[in-house]
Amino acid sequence: MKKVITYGTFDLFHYGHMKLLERAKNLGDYLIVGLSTDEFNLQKQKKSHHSYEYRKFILETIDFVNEVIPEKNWEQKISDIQKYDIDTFVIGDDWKGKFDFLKEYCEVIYLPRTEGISTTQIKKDMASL
Ligand code: C2G
Repeated sequence: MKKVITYGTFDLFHYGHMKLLERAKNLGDYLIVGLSTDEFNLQKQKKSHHSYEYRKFILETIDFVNEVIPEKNWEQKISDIQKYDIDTFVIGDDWKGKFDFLKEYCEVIYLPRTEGISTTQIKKDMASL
């Protein structure tokens, strides 16, 4: 069984997030999502609109997401890859190169982002209504 992991905040869940997760799942048989906690979001200089529990519910309800784990810090990826016996780490190419250090532990794939949509843009559009 080929296991894939990805990480993110997935706030104001949208089409770009779903396309990322769909492509990630198609890279293997079992998809784990490391979901940024509210506390870790602050370290990422992000304040998510929705709480961790809310964002976790959305992801767990997606039938091709097999498991959601908390992403609490930048350092947990290597131990996650070992703990969950991960074959492939995948993330959007806005992170291209940033996680190459994981290549000694698993395959690392950067997928093209979906253009024209982002949580930040949604927040801006809503604010101008
Ligand atoms: N994404 C995408 N297309 C978009 C928007 C987002 O493909 N239009 C992807 C991002 O590249 C990322 C995932 O969707 O792979 C989740 O996006 P964010 O919640 O913004 O993730 P981020 O805050 O970048 O967190 O340790 C890694 C970090 O937790 C990644």
